[in-house]
Amino acid sequence: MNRIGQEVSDLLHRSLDSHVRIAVTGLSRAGKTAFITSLVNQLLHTSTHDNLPLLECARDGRLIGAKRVPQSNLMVPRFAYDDAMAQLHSAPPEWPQPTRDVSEIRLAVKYKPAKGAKRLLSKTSTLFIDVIDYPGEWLLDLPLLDLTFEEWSELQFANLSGIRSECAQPWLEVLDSFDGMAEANEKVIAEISQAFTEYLFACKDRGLHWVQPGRFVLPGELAGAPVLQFFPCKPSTDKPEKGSGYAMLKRRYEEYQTKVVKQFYKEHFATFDRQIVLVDCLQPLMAGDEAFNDMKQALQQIMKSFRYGQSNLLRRLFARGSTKYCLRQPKLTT
Ligand SMILES: Nc1nc2c(ncn2[C@@H]2O[C@H](COP(=O)(O)OP(=O)(O)OP(=O)(O)O)[C@@H](O)[C@H]2O)c(=O)[nH]1
Ligand SMILES: [Mg+2]
Repeated sequence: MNRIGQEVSDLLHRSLDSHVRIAVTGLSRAGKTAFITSLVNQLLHTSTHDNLPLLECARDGRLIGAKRVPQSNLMVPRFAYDDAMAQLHSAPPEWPQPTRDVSEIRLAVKYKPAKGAKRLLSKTSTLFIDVIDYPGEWLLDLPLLDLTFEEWSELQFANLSGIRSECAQPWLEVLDSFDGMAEANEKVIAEISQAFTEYLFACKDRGLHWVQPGRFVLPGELAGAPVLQFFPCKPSTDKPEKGSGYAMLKRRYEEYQTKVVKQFYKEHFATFDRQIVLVDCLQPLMAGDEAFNDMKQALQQIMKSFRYGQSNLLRRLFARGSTKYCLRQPKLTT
C-alpha cells in the first residue's frame, strides 16, 4: 500500500508538472559526480548566493530556496553528496571518488510561479527534482539486444585490431584451451570470463571507451554474479550440445540481454524526463587518434539510446507492456 501511495503521489506531482527526473550520464571520468555535486550545491545555496543567472526564475528573483528531501525510490543508492563535498573541501582538496553504480538525490525547490494555474492556486510552488548519476557505459549495451550470441561474438573478434588486439592477448591465450563443445565447467568459464573482463579493463586503461558488455567494467550491484560471466566464443560445430560450455555461454548472454540490459532501460531509462550527457574530449585527444576515434564510436552508440523514433530496438523494448512504461522523449543536453 505504501508503494502504491508513493506511486500515486509521484504521479500527482508529475501531472502538475512539479516533479522532474534529470539523469546525468557520460563515460567514466566524464565529470558526472563533480557536475551533480556542483549543481546540487548551487541550488541549495541559491537563497543566499546569486550564482545562477541563467536560470530564469533565479534571475527574476522568484527562486525562494531549495532543500534536500528523501528520495522516493528506496531501491536506488543515495547520491553521496556529503562525501563529495567533504572531499572537495579537504586540505588539500580532492576530486570525488569514482562512482560505479546508479545513484540519485532529490531536491525540493520552492519558487514563485510566474504564470498559469499554479499562480492562481497558490503564491508559491515546489518543484521536486531527482538528479540521477549513472554510468554511460551501460548505454553501450543497447546494440546487444539486436545481436545473437553468435553475431556478438563475431563482432568482438572482428574488432580485434590495434590496441585492442594487444590488450586481448592474455585472454586469447586462455580462450585457446577452451573446448566449447565439452561439458560445461563453471569454474573454467569463470576464469576465462575474468580474463575477458581484464581485457576490457586494459582497453579502458589504454584510453578506449567502446567496451561491451558495459556492465563487465561497471558491474554495480551485479559484481561477481554469473550473469556477468561469459565471453565471445566461436562454436566448432553447428549444433552445440545442450549441456556444453558453449550452450552455457549463450544462455548467460541471453540472460544478460533480458535481465540486465532490458531491465535497465525499463526500470531507469524510461523514467527520466531529461538527460544530460557529459563528454570529456581532452583525455581521448591526449591519448591519441585511436582513443579519440574509439570514443567517437562509443558516443555514437550512446546517442542511439536517445533516438527513440528511429530506433526499432527501443520501440520494440518499450512497446511490450507499454501501459507500465510510458515512453516520454527526454530532452537531451550534451
Ligand atoms: N578542471 C576540472 N576538472 C574536472 C571537473 N569535473 C571533473 N573533473 C576531472 O574529472 C575527473 C572525474 O570527475 P568525476 O566527477 O569523478 O567524473 P565521473 O564521470 O563521475 O567519473 P566516474 O564516477 O569514474 O564515472 C575528476 O577527478 C577531475 O580530475 C571540472 O569541473 N573541472
Ligand atoms: Mg562518478
